Amino acid sequence: MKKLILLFLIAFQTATSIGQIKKPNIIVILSDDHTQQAISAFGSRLMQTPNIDRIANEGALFNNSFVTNSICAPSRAVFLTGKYSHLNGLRDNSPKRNFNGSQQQVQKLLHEQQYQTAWIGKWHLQSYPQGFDFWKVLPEQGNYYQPDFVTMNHDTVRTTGYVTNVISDFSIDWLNKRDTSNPFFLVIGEKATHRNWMPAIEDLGSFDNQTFPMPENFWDDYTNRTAASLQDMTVNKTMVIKDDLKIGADYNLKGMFGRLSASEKQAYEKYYATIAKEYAQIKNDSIALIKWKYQRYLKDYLSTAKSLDRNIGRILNYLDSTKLDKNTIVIYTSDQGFYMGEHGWFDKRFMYEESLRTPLVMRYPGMIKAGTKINEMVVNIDLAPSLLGFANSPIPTDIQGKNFKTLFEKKPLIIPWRKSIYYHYYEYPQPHQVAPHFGVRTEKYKLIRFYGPHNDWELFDLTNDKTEMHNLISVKKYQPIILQLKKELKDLIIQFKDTEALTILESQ
Ligand code: SGN
Ligand code: CA
Repeated sequence: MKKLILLFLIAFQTATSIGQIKKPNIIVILSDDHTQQAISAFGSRLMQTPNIDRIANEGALFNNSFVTNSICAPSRAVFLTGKYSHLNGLRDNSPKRNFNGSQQQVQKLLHEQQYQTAWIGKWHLQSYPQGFDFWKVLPEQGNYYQPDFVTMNHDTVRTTGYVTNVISDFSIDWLNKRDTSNPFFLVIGEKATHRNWMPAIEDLGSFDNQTFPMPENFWDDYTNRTAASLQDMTVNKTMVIKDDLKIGADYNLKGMFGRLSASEKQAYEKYYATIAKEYAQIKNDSIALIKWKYQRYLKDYLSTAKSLDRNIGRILNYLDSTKLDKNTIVIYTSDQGFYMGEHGWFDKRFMYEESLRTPLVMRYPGMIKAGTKINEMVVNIDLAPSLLGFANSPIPTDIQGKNFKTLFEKKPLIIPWRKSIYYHYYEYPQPHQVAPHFGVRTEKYKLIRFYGPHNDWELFDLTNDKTEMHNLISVKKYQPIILQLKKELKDLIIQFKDTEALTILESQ
């Protein structure tokens, strides 16, 4: 018997050493506009997210996880390709965009390794998904209630239910029906927590007993920051009373409120009638109104996030009950971060921390020790090569990201990890008037170059100015640092082959 066990162990070890171990299944839950400030694993002061925290506690939390271009469709294209927007071709969300699905993408590369691949939920890339064995996606932004889905034969089918629940139902259904002889790669594309933050009926009013602290830079006056002063994304001016805050919403419209069923409509009308009374009381007091809007924004956003976290729990429970938990990598991330009132804002786009960062947690029992913290700077271009790395699959050399699997391996890295990250945002002027910009972030500093409507630079000392309020670009003491950062920026631009940015940089 002992001999038999020994023989088995030797055989297992040999298989492992030549890379023939069972490939892990991979689930990526990719939400929309869900930010670190709203996740308890990232130290949120706003709400508890037990299921996202569970992934982090049983696996790893990335303390420094960023995006290359803080906006939806471009972020998804970066995730699929592992390449910057200027190379994958999708720079912004504009209606003319058309992601070229015939290019190399992570699902195609995993498919070559016998993975079954699927994308379910929000997609937002306009062209139909390519390279997935199965897909069922929301058209454009999708709807929270009774959402339409585009199916593989290009039909649009209306579904009954709340979008976050429906996406989990479809995902679990696909998992149940999959071919169990091969590993799978499933992306669950969540609509939550995108604007206009429509909570599930059961979550309406979840945060009504809480008053949220306002961020210390909520009343930012944008001194010395032209781009920040010209945006249109403030809680004060941009947020729409009717659609965002749901006061006097038109339930007869064919739009988002028109999709509520009769009983859902009743629940919404009842709940927001009480809120409308609050509004009536303070609407003529300008400061009280701004503070009230901020509270209402957070209450709706966080209530929407509650369903998101609960549905992540459903997926984790499914993996437990089917014994898939051990050999399935679960990643939770968002397409970018979001402002929870910092600088007075909602939305994203700017290279400031709240939207440059994105949540990233990952579980892979056996390989990743529970409670691991990764402090190195990772970027969403790293997801595709890392998934390939975890799947023990070849990583094409034209992929621009790095395989962060190496960060979990104890041995010293052969090639040192990156010391800086490169960012490039394009979409202007609609819908939020954020000037295009590119820049570099190191552990200590951030240098941003705005272009388009105005050309200017911003420098932030991230150690001494965590809320990025003081643009130091003209401060004498920082000039040597600025020179170094400009060199670093140019090196990154050349390394990532961003010829448009290089032209702008050299034309000043
Ligand atoms: C919509 C939103 C914007 C949001 C973009 C992009 N307006 O246009 O506030 O910035 O989507 O979001 S809304 O009134 O229609 O909600 S993204 O997540 O797709 O990039
Ligand atoms: Ca988004």
